[in-house]
This record gives sequence, structure tokens and C-alpha cells, in this order.
Amino acid sequence: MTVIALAGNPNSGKTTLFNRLTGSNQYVGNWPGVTVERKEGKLKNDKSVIVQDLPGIYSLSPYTAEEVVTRKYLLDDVPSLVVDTVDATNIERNLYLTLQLMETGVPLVLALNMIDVLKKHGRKVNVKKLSYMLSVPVVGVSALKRTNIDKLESEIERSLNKKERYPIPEYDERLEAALEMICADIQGLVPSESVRWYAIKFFERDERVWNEIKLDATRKEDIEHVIETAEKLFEDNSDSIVVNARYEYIARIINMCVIDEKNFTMSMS
Ligand code: BGO
Repeated sequence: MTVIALAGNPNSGKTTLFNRLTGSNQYVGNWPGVTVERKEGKLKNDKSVIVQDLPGIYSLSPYTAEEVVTRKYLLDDVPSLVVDTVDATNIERNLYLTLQLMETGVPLVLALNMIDVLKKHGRKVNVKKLSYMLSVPVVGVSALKRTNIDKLESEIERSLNKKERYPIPEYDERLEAALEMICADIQGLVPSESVRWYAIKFFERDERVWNEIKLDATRKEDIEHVIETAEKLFEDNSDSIVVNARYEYIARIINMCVIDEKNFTMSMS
């Protein structure tokens, strides 16, 4: 069975979109071991495709049960495709999760939701440019008004058939150099598709990953040395280096793809 997963920030319209994609065809339960609701359905137009709704989250850091469930699912169950619901009216914040989803190496389709209310927020998003810059298919939709749901369904089918991976976002070249060294250290110890994600987690000193992936003393020391060198270079801790790199990346995208009409009008007056 083909499984696609629905991910996104809380309030991005994920539940509304899930209902649109699956119709009344749903099963509700709990994720194993936690009281986090698990919802599953079948794609309305292709019953051979299961739609797995993932908990609404802001980040893939394992601080909440929802984040733990989502990251475990993405890395262990590896869906064929992730449909990322992005609230177009809150795009900066939502793209922070998008980048992390991309880092896991799972193929993605971005459902840019709430396009019906974007104008009221005084904003325009260039969907083609956004797709080009992220190297990910993007469909502007309104889950509430059912706008472009058919277009999203076609894109999902197309992406499922294509089975192509996209380039993972590249950050500051000094950070990239550090991540490349960590990738070399952990090669063969983690699945090849998600080596970059693990490298970032090692770099962030993510406790779960450090405990879960058993490294010999030499590799551990090597990675510690890479992190310490980067921290000296950036004069910051490794966690913040990654956070800042993601926000810089998002700022470049927003700069190219989003027109703030309110600011534009103000600056012209
Ligand atoms: C309420 N456009 C607009 N305008 N709203 C949308 C869209 C869209 O494309 N998609 C979803 N919404 P969830 P999560 C509400 O419930 O799907 C709205 O958390 C209200 N409720 O209708 O639940 C959707 O699963 C009272 O709004 O998101 C919902 O991701 C007043 O976004 C909200 C106003 O959607 C969250 C809105 C009692």
C-alpha cells in the first residue's frame, strides 16, 4: 500500500485538508504508547493510497509527544510522500517546519493553504517562484473553500509516480562543511536517504540521536571536534547556528517570493 503523510503546523488547516482529501473515509485511534490522536484515511480519488495524518507541530525537535511521534514516523515508517500544509498567511513560521521535513529526505509536496485570505493580509505569494526556490512542487489551495484541491490531488499522484528526490536545502558554507564531515563519520550507520538529517541532529547535540546511534570513541571525538570548531567560528552554540541558518534561508525565500502589499504601498507614499 502507498502511504502519504500529512504534516504541518497546528492551525495550518491540516484537518480541513485531510477531510478534503479523504472524504468520510477515516479511521481514528491513538499513536502507540501516547495519548496523541492518530487519524488515517484513504485518498478519495485513489483508494489504494492511505493518507496518514501526523500531529500538528512546529519543529522536529523531540520536546513534545507530537514531535516525537512525527519524527519517528518520518524516519522509521518512511511514507512515500509528505504533503506539507503551509499556512500562507504565516509563511515564515510554517516554512521552518518545511525545511526540517526536507532535511529528512522524504519527498514533499507543499500545499500552500489559506490562499483565500492572503489578500486580506495584504500579501501575495509567487507560487511558481516558491516552488522553484525550494525545488519542491507547490500548489496554492484553500482547504476551506475547496480551491485547487483537484490540482493538489493531481500533484500528489504525479509526485507518487515520479518517485524523485529533490535537493536538500543548503545553508551557510561553513555549516555545510561541518555537516559534510559529520555525514562522512556516520555513513553506513544510518539510512542513506536521511544521513543529512542525522548529521544535523548530531550537530545540534540532539540527545535522542546521540543515544540511539552507537558511535565508536574515534567517531564521537571527531564529531565533537567538528561541533566545537564550528561553535568557535560562529561564536554561537551549535543549536542556534542551525536555527539561524534555517531562518536566513527562509528570509531569502520570502524576499524573492512574497510581496507585502501594505509595506509596498507605504513605501510608495
Ligand atoms: C476554525 N482558508 C480559511 N480561510 N480558513 C481555513 C482554511 C483555508 O483554506 N483551511 C482551514 N481553515 P484546522 P489544523 C474557525 O475552526 O483544519 C480554518 O489545526 C472557527 N472554529 O476552518 O482545524 C479552519 O488541523 C471559528 O477554523 O487546522 C479552522 O492544522 C472561527 O483554519 C482553522 C474561525 O483549521 C484551523 C475559524 C470554531
